[in-house]
Amino acid sequence: MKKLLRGGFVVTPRGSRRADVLLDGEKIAQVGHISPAEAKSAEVTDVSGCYLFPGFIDAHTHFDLDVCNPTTADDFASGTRSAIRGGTTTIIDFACPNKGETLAYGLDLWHKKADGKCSCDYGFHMTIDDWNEGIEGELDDMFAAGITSFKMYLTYPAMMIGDGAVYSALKALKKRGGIAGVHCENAGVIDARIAELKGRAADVSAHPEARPDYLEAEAVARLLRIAEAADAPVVIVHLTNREALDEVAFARARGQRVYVETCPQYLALDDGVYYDANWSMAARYVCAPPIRAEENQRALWRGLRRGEIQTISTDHCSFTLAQKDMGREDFTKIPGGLPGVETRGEVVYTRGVASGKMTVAGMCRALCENPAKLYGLYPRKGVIAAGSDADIVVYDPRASHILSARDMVTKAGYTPFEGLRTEGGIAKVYLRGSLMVEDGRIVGGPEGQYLRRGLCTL
Ligand code: DUC
Ligand code: ZN
Repeated sequence: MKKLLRGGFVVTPRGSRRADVLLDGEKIAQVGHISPAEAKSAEVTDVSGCYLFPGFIDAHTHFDLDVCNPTTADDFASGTRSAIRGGTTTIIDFACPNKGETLAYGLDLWHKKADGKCSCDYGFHMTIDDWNEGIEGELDDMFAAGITSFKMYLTYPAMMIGDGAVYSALKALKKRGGIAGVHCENAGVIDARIAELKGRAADVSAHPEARPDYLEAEAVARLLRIAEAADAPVVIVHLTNREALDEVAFARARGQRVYVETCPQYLALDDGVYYDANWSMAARYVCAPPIRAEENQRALWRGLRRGEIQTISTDHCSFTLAQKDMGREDFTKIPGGLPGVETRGEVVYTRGVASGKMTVAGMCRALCENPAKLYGLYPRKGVIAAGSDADIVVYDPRASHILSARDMVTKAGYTPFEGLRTEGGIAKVYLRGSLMVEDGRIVGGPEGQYLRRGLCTL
């Protein structure tokens, strides 16, 4: 039976308008005026007063990851349940072979971790943490498997590949129409600062002090010069600060194609979290790059408004507080990462839209349209239009609740946004026409499908 969502405001990248939405099976059949005859044969749901967003896309998750750190608390089953509850109908996770393993092995491993377990649709980026003829020779197979975006690191010895290899990899990807997201922090100077901070090993605030914003900006600048040499587009993932964004502006002024992602933790939290007298309260916020001084939030919101930042994803990488405890004596052993996939939509709406820093249209661009276009999913995903997948978030701006880990699905056992009173809330979530979430309860099963992605169209 068809489903009719009646009385809502459909959100687009240009604004919102009152429109009914007819779902037929997994697809959107019609948007706008639905004839009485059509309405009669459909199951009608009243969504009056609510915004209808395209299903949110989170292009940066780490589920079931055991590289560099202990295994994350969330696997693909709990991670995608957490995602769908937060309105995310598509995630793109990072397949991550170890150095010395093939890309094919990494892809197969990630399929084994994810297939049959996901409660939202999913795709993979491929991590390039080794660069040689063998890896380059595998790229065509990756594109054939629907992997069109890749990840490289300028930090973390287990993953980084060096500037020359980044240059060669960018050229090889460019030739095939692919794109790379890059983690930008200066590895060498950070290691030297960590050595200097040995005397403060039990002090969480040594973590942000070892990894200051300007060492992120330096890596962004260097990456962008490497990309200039390779004549290749790049994505700066999880950009945190004003100086790094300035480097992006310089590269764009030179004519380069640069995309920027930021995350809710950088938009809504400040580095005061690392100075809590309670060690565990501070340690739970350890992630890389770290959360920055408050003035950077203004630069990031402004960047979103001006279209200088294209996407807000989460970098969801969840560890329990017991896992964070591994670093009690040595801050470098605190596993880095935060849970966020369950709270992104409500945090961005609350701190962005309801606070006047962003419009609903801007939120639609950052969480829906732009990631869909950037990662080759548009218009199947990222838009409420006839023919697109019927992935819809029904957001009720009149609702409110207090975010608390007690009520959450993530296995992290905590949320960085504990105690935040939301403006509005997610009332329902549809995944390809199936109702998955209603009044905060997950009502659908693990029906998520693997997404073969095309090339960037942003
Ligand atoms: N940063 C983190 O804090 N965790 C996962 C990976 C990353 O880049
Ligand atoms: Zn990440």
